[in-house]
Amino acid sequence: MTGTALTPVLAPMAQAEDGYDLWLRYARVEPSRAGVLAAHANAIVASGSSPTLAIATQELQRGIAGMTGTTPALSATVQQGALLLATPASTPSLPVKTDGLGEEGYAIRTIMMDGKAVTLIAANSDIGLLHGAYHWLRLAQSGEKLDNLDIRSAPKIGLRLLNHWDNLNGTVERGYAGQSIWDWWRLPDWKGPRYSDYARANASIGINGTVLNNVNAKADSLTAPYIAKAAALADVFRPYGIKVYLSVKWTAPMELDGLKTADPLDPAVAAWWKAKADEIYKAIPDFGGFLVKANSEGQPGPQDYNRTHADGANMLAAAVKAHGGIVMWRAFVYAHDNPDDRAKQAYSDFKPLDGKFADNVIVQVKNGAIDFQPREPFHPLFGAMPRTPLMMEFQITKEYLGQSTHLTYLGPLFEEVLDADTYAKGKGSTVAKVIDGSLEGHKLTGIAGVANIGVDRDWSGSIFNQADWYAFGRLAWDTSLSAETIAKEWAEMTFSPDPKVVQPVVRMMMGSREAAVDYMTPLGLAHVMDTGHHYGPGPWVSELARPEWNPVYYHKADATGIGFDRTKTGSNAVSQYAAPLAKLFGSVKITPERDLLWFHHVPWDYRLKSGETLWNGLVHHYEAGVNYVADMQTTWASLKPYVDAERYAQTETFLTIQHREALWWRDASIAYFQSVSQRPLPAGSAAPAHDLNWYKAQKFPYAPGHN
Ligand code: BDP
Repeated sequence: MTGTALTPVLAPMAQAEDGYDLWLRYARVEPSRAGVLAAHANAIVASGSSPTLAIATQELQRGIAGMTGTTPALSATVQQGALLLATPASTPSLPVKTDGLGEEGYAIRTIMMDGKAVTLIAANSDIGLLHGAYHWLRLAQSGEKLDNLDIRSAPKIGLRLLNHWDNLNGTVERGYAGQSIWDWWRLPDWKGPRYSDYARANASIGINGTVLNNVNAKADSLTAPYIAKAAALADVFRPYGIKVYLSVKWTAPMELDGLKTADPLDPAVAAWWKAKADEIYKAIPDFGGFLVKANSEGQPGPQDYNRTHADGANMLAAAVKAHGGIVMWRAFVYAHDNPDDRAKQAYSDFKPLDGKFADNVIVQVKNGAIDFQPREPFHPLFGAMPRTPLMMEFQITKEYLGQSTHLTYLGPLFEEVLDADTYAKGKGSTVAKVIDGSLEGHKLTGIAGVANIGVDRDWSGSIFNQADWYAFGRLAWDTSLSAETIAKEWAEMTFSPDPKVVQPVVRMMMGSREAAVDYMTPLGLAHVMDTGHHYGPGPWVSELARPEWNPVYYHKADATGIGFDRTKTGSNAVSQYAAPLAKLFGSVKITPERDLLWFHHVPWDYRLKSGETLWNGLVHHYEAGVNYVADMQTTWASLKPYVDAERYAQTETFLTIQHREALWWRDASIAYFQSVSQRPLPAGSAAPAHDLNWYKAQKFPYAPGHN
């Protein structure tokens, strides 16, 4: 053997990883970087003592030990290169101002103390210190500089919650990462390590609350045994700054205690909820409050008694008020007996209630008017209810975006919605300003993400899905961050800070959601997924009982063209937006092309900006989506030397699935729409692999996440 036959390779990633550690891997760094880390954290000095502070110092020790191989000592005296954690309460002479940091924010500064250079993490509370510790560890893991630090960070949005759609039987509605992580059966006695690991991951990105159970709630979660189980979880989460909340079923008083009615104006009903709230707060003194799905998709609610959503919300709000609790009342409502365009119904129901909600109620609005589609224009309620705090509901789990196996990074979707301008108070009235309260001066503010977490070892069903959980938390903390910055941070911590890895990974991620839009629902199409499981394509579905359950309701393709006319000549949903947007969306010529078919029924031969016909353009969008996935496969293959075997293989396989399914989406959609448009395929475009009937015959009765 001659030595020259061996090509030197970069130090390969030593161990296979299963993703359990998320972005908190603290992988060993090169010796020179280890030296830098050690020089800036050779000891940890924490004044005060609390479970939270202990978690912060242990996390710093664990992180530094992982990265450098040496555990920094906890020390009582300040030495050169120490990392200090202090609040004004523990250290009256704190050299850094903490005003404006609130109860959760922090400052990180390199300062001289007694002639020694140290890094000070300062906050008003130990929870703030914990957040600061995670920030410092993020810098350390992502290869950032650690000297001359001068950072101040505090969230603008008060409630930053996960919503678990977890059922008491262990299944997760729209969950694609295995069963629920809540082991309801063995709680409250057995509290496995998953719970604190979950809290730790959430605290590291600033999430401060979790709704434990599905919005399609069972009354049972309000019984004494289940309150005790929720209390056990609350005890685990508390030192991490995370509160628990529960979804409630409107008819719980009838189901659990035989009340004759659930009318919110009935004194016996109000008394029942008051007593129930008292019982919960006895077990969980810092219980956050209730989340309610009422009069939506068959769930009971106050409208069953001819009362309004406000009547219902205010009655519950009164029950938790004395305890400092809140009610999150969902605006995701549409009813089968309402013939109006589904996209209009939430606005029609809620807008007239503006100003009628109690001050501890916040209305939770999905990002778009229909349902977590790959792309929707922002929900018209944002900006339309100035006297009511509105919170955002995003879906982190990818019900409509490829579920667990497609790589479709949601950061750009979240960013697009948060940055959207509502024009509610003129230009610059972004959705972010509506939900952070700054537009109308609201103090109660919130943002929720429907969790993508389950018992899978990697928590989220794939390594890349972890980025969606991460991005949600980071944007909830700071809506001004860019999806790209977040992807970069995440990739640095999840894989390696090496730009050879980070740049291609970020590039893949950043275009991936647009690719899914292209291969599933280009040019403003929506809700053409097959019924029930919402997995693959089903644009032909037309026979379901309720019109708005059928994809044909959404795309309205016929011999003349395709798209939903939401202008004056159609449903006039555009009138629910502020005047400049109503004008923009109301005119086919100026509507952004990405939303074209959302707002307009457009002839097949309509000319797109590219000059091609709508039909040809549609076909080309499907193909662009497929091609993007093929490019991701190539990029990923080039990363093989730099990624550990296990995580490499998972992504490689999932990209293969995604490519196959992107093609399936393309072919099925083209086969169906061509049967309607009767147009030839553009030159160079291949015919679908099968005929339309083949696509229609595909059935998935056991697809996950769907009962
Ligand atoms: C839809 C889901 C359904 C949820 C509903 C909701 O398909 O499973 O129950 O939203 O948000 O996206 O209430």
